[in-house]
Amino acid sequence: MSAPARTIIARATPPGIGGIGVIRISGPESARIAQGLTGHILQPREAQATAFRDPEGRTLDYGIAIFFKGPASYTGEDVLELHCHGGPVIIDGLLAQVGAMGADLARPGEFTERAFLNGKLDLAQAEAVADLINSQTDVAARCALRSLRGDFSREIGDISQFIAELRVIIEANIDFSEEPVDDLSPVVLDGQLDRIKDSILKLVDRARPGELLSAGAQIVLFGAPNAGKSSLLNALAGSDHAIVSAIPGTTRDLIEVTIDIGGAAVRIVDTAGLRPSGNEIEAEGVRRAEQAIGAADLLLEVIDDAEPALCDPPLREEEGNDAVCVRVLNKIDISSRAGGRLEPEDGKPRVAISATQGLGLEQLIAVITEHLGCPGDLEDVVLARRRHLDALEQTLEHITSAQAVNMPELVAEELRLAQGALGKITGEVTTEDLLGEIFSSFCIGK
Ligand SMILES: Nc1nc2c(ncn2[C@@H]2O[C@H](COP(=O)(O)OP(=O)(O)OP(=O)(O)O)[C@@H](O)[C@H]2O)c(=O)[nH]1
Ligand SMILES: [Mg+2]
Repeated sequence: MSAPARTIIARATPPGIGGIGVIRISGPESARIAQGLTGHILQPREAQATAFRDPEGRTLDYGIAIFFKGPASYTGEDVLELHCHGGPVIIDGLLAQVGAMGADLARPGEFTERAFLNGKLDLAQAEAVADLINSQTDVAARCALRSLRGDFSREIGDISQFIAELRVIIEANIDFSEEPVDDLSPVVLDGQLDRIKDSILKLVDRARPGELLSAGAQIVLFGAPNAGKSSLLNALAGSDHAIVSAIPGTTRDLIEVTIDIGGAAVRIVDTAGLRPSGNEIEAEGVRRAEQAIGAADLLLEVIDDAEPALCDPPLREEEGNDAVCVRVLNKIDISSRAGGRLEPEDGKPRVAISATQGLGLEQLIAVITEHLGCPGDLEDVVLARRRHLDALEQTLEHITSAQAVNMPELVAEELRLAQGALGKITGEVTTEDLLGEIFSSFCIGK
């Protein structure tokens, strides 16, 4: 694929005030812009302390310029990095000046998109760049780094290579059917296809928790007023996020806190106590609570164990969402029940806790971890996106179809489709739409 000819520019550091601001320029005009702005011919990969000047010779800032000669650069093109003072006026002034010298503002993700188009990264690695930047937990960052290093792509490549080798044999046998090139009996072929399926299934197993790591999850606390939902939110977050009071109907808005559970960034949402209310504001709170319940990945129904009658079934509003609902029996310091897991009831897991006394919380976290599918062996997790899992599932379907048909031509076709599905992950097979969707989720300057 040929590189786009536009020279692009963007600030690489976040907006606002900082010690240093970094501006990146990529494209064929980079060297000319470097010389115009600094008055120096920059040696590749050497930091040059310099003034940045406009064409009239006025100094815009003093800083450091580094030039990377393509293809030995992030994008594969000529790249110029300007390290200037990190104030918005300085950065905006430099952006305007470089813009006047012929660079266009970059779209979100355009630098990484160029790196992909120039073969510096494959698509899974490019996505890992965004996942790394957006990661909210240590584990997610470590997984993204492994994908960026190419570990995931290599595993996909190995499976693809294996399929390709089988295709070569099968297609050669079709072409030279009188004199088979290699003896691939149906039993041997079936065994080989089983091996491929096994590798994909193992990868899917390691990628599922990875989807949780990259996308996070949402847990919604719901139940009767005064059951202790806000107290539980505060206990899980380890800080006083939500107002707690003995007055039923205290919480009205949704209150959200993100915490790290088993390496995943989990949003915990506290909601208004569910009860019919003539009060307009409370009724709106209940409506919002019901909406949040419908969107949860996991539900925690908080029940006052000291006064369970207040939490009658009509208040249980989780119907309509097939996410697992854990019953959390709270205030066991009053009901004198022991903390921890209880026998499930109506097929729902149950845990006894005291939010204010901190009893049973570890067991509750363990139940949450189990039901969200948080990673067990963190070193083994593959940071996957939904589209990666979809592609792996499609590959599996084609391999299964290849096992079901008995004409070599049909087997070859299914294997071709299987390889195509795998190729979508690393970007060997892409469409403009897919690229647009992936890179538009990046920040500008990356
Ligand atoms: N003894 C005891 N009291 C608790 C416990 N958890 C909550 N409470 C008390 O129960 C009352 C209600 O707690 P909240 O956390 O505000 O309950 P809520 O479910 O958020 O209530 P609404 O926002 O009104 O729906 C407060 O007085 C809390 O201190 C607990 O584990 N033990
Ligand atoms: Mg509350």
